[in-house]
Amino acid sequence: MPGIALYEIGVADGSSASPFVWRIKFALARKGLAYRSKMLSLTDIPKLFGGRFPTAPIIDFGERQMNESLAIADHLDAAYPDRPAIFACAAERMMIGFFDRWLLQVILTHVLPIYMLDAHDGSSPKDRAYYRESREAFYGRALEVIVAGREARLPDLRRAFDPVRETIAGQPFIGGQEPNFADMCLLGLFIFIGTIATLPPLAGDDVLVGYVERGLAVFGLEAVFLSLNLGQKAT
Ligand SMILES: N[C@@H](CCC(=O)N[C@@H](CS)C(=O)NCC(=O)O)C(=O)O
Repeated sequence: MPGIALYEIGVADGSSASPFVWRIKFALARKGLAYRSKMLSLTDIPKLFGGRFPTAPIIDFGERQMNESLAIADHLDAAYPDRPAIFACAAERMMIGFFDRWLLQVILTHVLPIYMLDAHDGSSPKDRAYYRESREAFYGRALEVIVAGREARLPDLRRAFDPVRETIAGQPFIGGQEPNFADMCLLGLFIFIGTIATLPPLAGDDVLVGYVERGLAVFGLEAVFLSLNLGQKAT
């Protein structure tokens, strides 16, 4: 079938939860490109395209298949130059490289020891044994041990987002008046956390809750926002 197919990771409730997939869903929306969604479990990935791609998102343009979210975003701008740009200029694209590393090396380091067991429990039942085995082998500890005492680590996670809070104090999005790819990456991460979290990551009155609501509204995703467990209710 012609057109674009996007391979996404489905979780137990049937929704798409991979933060990396969401970046590309936002990017495709920015480009105004329609696509067919193919919901996968993590354990399906090696069965696709001869096992060429170790991670999702995977995108199939018919004549070409790719993975790696940043490479896909680059390709979308190169292949569809007449549609709205994902990256406003080369300098912005280069700074996104920094932002992606900050998310992976700083923010995810706070997120995973709090949410790995939730990610396991919220994943597709087909993925749970693989998720546990692969993550426990990597960290050398049981998921339950990794997340033990996680409430005490929540303040560090919340503080790690201070650069974003300070940035959006003067503008609606990191990208300015409209979300750019940095916002798409961060919104994707909040969708992931908010989908699987049994412990809300943010205080209910955190400006970041409003930021996520505003960002998802730009993409017509008000219902997704309402489904997320992001902000702690006041007690
Ligand atoms: N650098 C990749 C990272 C993608 C990634 O890690 N995806 C996860 C899903 S959230 C995955 O497919 N993991 C495969 C696995 O756990 O076996 C990108 O930006 O696309």
